[in-house]
Amino acid sequence: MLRTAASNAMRLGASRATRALSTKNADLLPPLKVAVTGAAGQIGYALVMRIASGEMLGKDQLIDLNLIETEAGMSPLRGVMMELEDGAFPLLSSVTATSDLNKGFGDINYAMLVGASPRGPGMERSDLMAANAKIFAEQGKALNTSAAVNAKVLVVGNPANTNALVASENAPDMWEEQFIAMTRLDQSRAQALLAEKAGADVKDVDRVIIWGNHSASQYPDLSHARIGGKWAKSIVKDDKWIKDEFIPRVQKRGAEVISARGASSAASAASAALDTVRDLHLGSGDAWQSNAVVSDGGYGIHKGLWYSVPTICKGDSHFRRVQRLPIDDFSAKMMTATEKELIEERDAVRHLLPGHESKPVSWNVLESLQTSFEEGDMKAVDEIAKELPAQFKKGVKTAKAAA
Ligand code: NAX
Repeated sequence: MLRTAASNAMRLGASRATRALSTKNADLLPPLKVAVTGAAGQIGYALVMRIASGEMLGKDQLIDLNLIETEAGMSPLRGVMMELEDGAFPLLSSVTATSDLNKGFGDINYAMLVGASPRGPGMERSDLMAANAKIFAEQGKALNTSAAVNAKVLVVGNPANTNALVASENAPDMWEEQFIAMTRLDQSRAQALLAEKAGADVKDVDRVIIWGNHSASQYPDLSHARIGGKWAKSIVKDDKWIKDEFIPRVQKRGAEVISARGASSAASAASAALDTVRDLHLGSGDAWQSNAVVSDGGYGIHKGLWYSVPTICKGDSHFRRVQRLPIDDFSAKMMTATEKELIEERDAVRHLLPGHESKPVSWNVLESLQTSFEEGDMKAVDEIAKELPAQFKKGVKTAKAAA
């Protein structure tokens, strides 16, 4: 199905409109469709139970759950299905198990792409990247064909940032902003570590930022963090701890869990995935949430990479980037290092990036255009319009003439 510019308008308001309409007619909202890939894996197993319980989309939201696995994963998936049945979750309208991507992604509102190829014996990092890029290219194509027009896609499977780039590039009719790679677990880890150091409650810690890649090159940044509304650095007063302990520990927390548990993070990863989609769908006020999203060139980061930045989620299923934060020299160096790794990853999978010049203009760009217009900042309007296709330039000209 080819989606045209006209469908952009539908993308903006669809979920809100559905919600308003249905709340009027019934206590429970009509089902939203959620797809989870790798549903029989350890993260998937923890995740689907909590989605079914209503923790992700709200206690008034019915859910159709589509569980996607490989052929080999079908047998354990049957067990997961039985457990979902045995949970007798009142919000669960239907559960479908499939290895057919178009069926699994058919009309979905949210896709959580957890399944990925694990590192096999003797596999180099580049082999793993290539194997996964192939999986996410296929999934991007299927999402493009089958998902609902305003679907949002959370990529959890590693290398998450580059997998999101590959999936988006293979979904020519979807906005780049419909794809997010998960760095929420890194943010939660950083918040918990800071709370422990300060002897504070984790709920009082905010504005911790994860910049860049979900890998050991990520930059967990406390420059803007607060504890109980006060600048965290003025409470902790220990730059050495931040540089020598906090940053490396967050970067390598995954390995620390593996060495203690003998398996990689699963329950906390499922929790972070759930938090990410819950905030997109229901909102988290003005809180900053780190998400790896397509770079719009902000903070000097190469456009088109999936790079983690602070975002705000108002609950309309979109995110807004927190813009123009002051960046000190140390942070700039750390941000560039993780950007470099993402460029290398992108270059390693170039053959799977078709490059779609006709991708729809992103919702965030249209929102910036609208805001600048409303604020009467015509210089900004002209700057944004410069990069837009002809029909938008024409629209701006008409709107300016009528203003
Ligand atoms: P598991 O190996 O337990 O489960 C993966 C599941 O995915 C398996 O059941 C497998 O059959 C399935 N699968 C593989 N290829 C598939 C495909 N093409 N379509 C559908 N299903 C497929 O791994 P798990 O511990 O659940 O981790 C899943 C992914 O999350 C891994 O790539 C892991 O590295 C990544 N992580 C990402 C995190 C993040 O913060 N972004 C943190 C946790 C985790 O490490």
